[in-house]
Amino acid sequence: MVAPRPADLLVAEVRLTPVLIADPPLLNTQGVHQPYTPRLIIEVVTEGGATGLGETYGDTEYLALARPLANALVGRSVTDLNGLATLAERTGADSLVAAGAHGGNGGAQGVDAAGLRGVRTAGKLRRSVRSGFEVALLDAWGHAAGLPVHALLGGAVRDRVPYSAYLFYRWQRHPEGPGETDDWGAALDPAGIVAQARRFADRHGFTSFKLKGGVFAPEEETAAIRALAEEFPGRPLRLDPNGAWTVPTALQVADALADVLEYLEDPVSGTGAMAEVAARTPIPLATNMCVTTFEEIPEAVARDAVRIVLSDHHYWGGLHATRELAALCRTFGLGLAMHSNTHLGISLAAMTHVAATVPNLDHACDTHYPWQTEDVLAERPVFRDGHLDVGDAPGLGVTLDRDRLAALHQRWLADDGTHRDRDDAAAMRRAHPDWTAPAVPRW
Ligand code: GKR
Ligand code: MG
Repeated sequence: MVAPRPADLLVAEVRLTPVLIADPPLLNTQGVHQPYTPRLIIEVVTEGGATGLGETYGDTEYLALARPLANALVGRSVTDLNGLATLAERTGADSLVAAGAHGGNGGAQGVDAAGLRGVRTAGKLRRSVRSGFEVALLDAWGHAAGLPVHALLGGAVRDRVPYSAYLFYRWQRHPEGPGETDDWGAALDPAGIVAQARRFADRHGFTSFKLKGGVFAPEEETAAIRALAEEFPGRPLRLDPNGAWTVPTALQVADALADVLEYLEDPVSGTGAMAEVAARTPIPLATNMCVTTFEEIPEAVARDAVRIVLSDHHYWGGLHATRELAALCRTFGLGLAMHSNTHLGISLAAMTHVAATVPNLDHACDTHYPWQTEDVLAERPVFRDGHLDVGDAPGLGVTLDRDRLAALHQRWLADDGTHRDRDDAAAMRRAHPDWTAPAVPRW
C-alpha cells in the first residue's frame, strides 16, 4: 500500500443527496411513521480520488445547514475533524434563524420535531449535521489510508457488536394509501408483539428485545413485556414509552416488571421526573431524551436521574463525540448503549465501527435497520446471532449503489413536501383526523 500524500487527502468535492426511504407504519406515542422518511446521503471525494459516505437526518432544516457546510469543506483535509467541528459551529447561522431553531449550544428550545429525541437546540441541529460529514470524512480517509474507520478511532476492542430487536406496535399498512408494503402484518397486542419478536430472533438471532411503548395503556404494554418474558425466559427486555407516563405510573410499571426488565427507558419526561422515579425503583433507567447533549450531563449526574445513556452519533456530533460521551459515562459510572432512529446501512456501519472501539458498551445497541426494506448500499449488512461483525475493509467497508441512490432521490424530488419532514402526528391524522400529538405525561 502506498501512503497517501497530504494533497491526496484534500476534499475536492462534496455531494449531498436527499432521499426518501420506505418506512413501515410503526406506532409511537406521537403517532405513526409516515410511509417515507427523509435521510441525507453525503459523499466526499478527495483530490486523490478516495470517496467517503455519510448519512444523517434529511429533514428540511438539516438540509439547510448541510449545504453551506458542504461548500465550506472543499479544499480542507479529510483528517481535519476538529476543523470540521469549528466550521460546523460557524456555518449556516442564517438557515437556523430561518428554520426557527434559535439559541446557542446550551439553551433548550423545546423538543425535536417528532418529540422523541429530547431537547431541540441549534447546537444539537448543527451536531446532527456535522456527524454525517464526520463519518464521510472518516470513510474517505480510511479508503485513502487503506484502514478501517475503527482503526482511525483508536482500534477495535471487540470483533462484533451486539444489537437488540426493536419491537413496535404497528399496523399492517399505512392509512395514506398503498405505498410500499411488507409482510410483517399488524402487531397490536401481546401475541402480536411476541410473534414479531420470534421473527426477529429467528431471522437475525437477536437475544435482547426492546418494545417501543407509550402507544397503549401501560397495563397493556406491561402485559406485552410479560408475554415476552414467558416466550424468552431470562432474555434482556426493555420498554420505552418516550416519557409518556407520570411518576406514579412509571413506578407501578417498574414494580410490575421488576423481575424481567434489563432497564426502563425514558418512562417519564425530564431529568427531574426521571430522578424521582430512579430514587424509588431498583430498575435502572436509561435515556435518549433527558441526556442528549453534553450540557445535560451535569444535572443528570448530580440528581442521579439515569443509569444508562443511549448514545447516538447523529445528535451527539459524530464518532469522536460518541467516544467522548463514553469516557464521561466511564467517569461517572454510567452505562452506555446506543439509540436509533430510522436509518440506512451507512449509519449502521458507522454505529458498528464506533461501538467496536468503546470498551464500556454495556448493552446491545438499538437499530431500526431490520425494518428498512430499502437501502443505498450495494449489499445489506447481515446480522448473525444478533451481532454485526466488525470488518477490516478500508473505511466503513460499505459500497454505494448509485442506481438505488438515484431512485430514492427521485422519490424525494417527486414528493410534494408531505414526507420531506418527518411528522408522525400528521401520519396518524390520516387514520384519526382529530389526532394531535398528545401532551406528556399521557398516562
Ligand atoms: O422510531 O418511532 C420511533 C422511535 O420512537 C424513535 O423516534 C425514538 O427516537 O427510537 C427512539 C427512542 O428510543 O426513543
Ligand atoms: Mg428511547
